[in-house]
Amino acid sequence: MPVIHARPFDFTFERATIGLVVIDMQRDFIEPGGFGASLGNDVSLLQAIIPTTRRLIQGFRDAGLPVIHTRECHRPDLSDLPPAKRDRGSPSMRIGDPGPMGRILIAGEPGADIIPELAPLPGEYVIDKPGKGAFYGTDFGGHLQRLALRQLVFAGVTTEVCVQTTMREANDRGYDGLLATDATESYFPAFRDAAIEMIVAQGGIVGWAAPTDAILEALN
Ligand code: C5J
Repeated sequence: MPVIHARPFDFTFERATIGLVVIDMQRDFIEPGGFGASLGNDVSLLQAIIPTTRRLIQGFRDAGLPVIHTRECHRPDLSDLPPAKRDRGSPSMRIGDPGPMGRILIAGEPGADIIPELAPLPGEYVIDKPGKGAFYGTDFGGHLQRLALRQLVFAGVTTEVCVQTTMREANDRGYDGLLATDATESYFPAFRDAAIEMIVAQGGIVGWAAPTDAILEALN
């Protein structure tokens, strides 16, 4: 069986059951004027991983393996937005408010789109999720089952919020998850590093971690 040299130990997979999950590489998190910026974050930190994430996605496509994309966004009528999420903190704009890229984090608005550099290809699944994790309120689990996937490679933003939440949810459901360490980022680099350490600690209590080169080498 193919192996990715990873932490805390080698990640073994089958080509028939591995897929890539790219979390929330959306304009609202990565470009100025979106949700991330409205919370006071420096979005240029997230822009830095675009080339590596693109290379990782291309590697899965070239190998004929599935790529699944997620987007954190809400219905235009906000019926899937708990008041606790909308009202939290004191951002300059709240979810649903009009901004330079349309209404913040609303499905169908330009800001909710995946950035053009990483646009999904026709036929690739795109999961719209109202929560931080990809399983809550979505058919993500159904897609994984229909594709018969068992091992998931994760990339995207932000490491300690939506990426880690989804990895933990997947781990509880019996999937083996591996995080691409240079294709994930946080507005707080120390949180990225801490999340990676939390994932691999205690014998891989949440999963594995490896750089993109190590992942692509094993796919070839
Ligand atoms: C956040 C995400 N950070 N995609 N969302 O609110 O991580």
